Amino acid sequence: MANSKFEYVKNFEQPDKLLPNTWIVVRIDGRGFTKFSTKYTFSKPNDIRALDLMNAAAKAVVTELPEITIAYGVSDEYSFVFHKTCSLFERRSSKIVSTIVSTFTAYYIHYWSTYFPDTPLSPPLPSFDGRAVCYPSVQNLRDYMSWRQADCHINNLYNTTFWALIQQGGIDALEAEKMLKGTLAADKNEILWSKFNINYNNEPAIYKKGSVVFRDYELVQPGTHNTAAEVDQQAEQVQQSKNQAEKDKKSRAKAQVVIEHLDIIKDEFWDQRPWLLSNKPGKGKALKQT
Ligand SMILES: Nc1nc2c(ncn2[C@@H]2O[C@H](COP(=O)(O)OP(=O)(O)OP(=O)(O)O)[C@@H](O)[C@H]2O)c(=O)[nH]1
Ligand SMILES: [Mg+2]
Repeated sequence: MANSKFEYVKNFEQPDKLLPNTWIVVRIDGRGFTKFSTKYTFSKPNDIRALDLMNAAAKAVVTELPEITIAYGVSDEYSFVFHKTCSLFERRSSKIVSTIVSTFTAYYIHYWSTYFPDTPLSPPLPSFDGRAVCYPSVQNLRDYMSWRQADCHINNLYNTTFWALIQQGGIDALEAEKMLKGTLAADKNEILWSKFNINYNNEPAIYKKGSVVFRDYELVQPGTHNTAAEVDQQAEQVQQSKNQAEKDKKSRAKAQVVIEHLDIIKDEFWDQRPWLLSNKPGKGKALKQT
């Protein structure tokens, strides 16, 4: 069959493959959420409905895409991590990013009325941008995740103090900003405690730590395995038997996707959950709640 004379345009398509054997992180971020949060009167500094909605959308994305091993969210952003052996869409960046962004946005709008039952959405509707970055080693990936959680902590401590000064201290935003300029974490903790009787440690974990979404299995006693080193040494995709791949797929589909607010900077989180880095489904607890 002769091709049509138009078909040459296909040659304009350029490859956009992400580097093989690297961890793919897709980070999405709410577009213009400063304005959006004012329009829907999100409470300051944290609106639990808005965070729960972000988490519900992220959980749906992780559930629909078993290639995602873990996701981390704070404020209007979410990072989705694909295992380094992932071959989804032949690792084409635009296909992976656009799938995450559209699936997340669709669920965000779908679940809106669950979390904001009295406030219907109106245009401009919420939307998200997205980008993919490849991290070559477990250490790079861990540092990326730590960076986002450290950012969450720094911003939340600042915002909690800033809004306490305004809402309870009765000063205006400019004065509050001046007062906090150059302060260290200890100073902010002290302001919260001495002026407002707030112990920052007792603030909800979802605000202090952000949210982690992953498939849950039985925790492993740390120290028995060095998953990170093993995974880093893996130079290319391990050839899995079709049978094993099917088994893993079933196990993943059965596993419960959970939303937690844990410390992901320390080793413990990763040591207890070797399946997050190894991509081998863990044991037990594979009871999916409906
Ligand atoms: N009040 C309130 N605002 C929030 C909350 N979560 C996110 N936001 C808002 O979302 C913004 C997120 O920051 P950015 O992503 O840097 O700002 P943006 O306006 O979304 O701008 P672009 O991402 O560049 O489009 C924050 O500055 C807040 O204004 C919340 O729980 N409560
Ligand atoms: Mg934003």
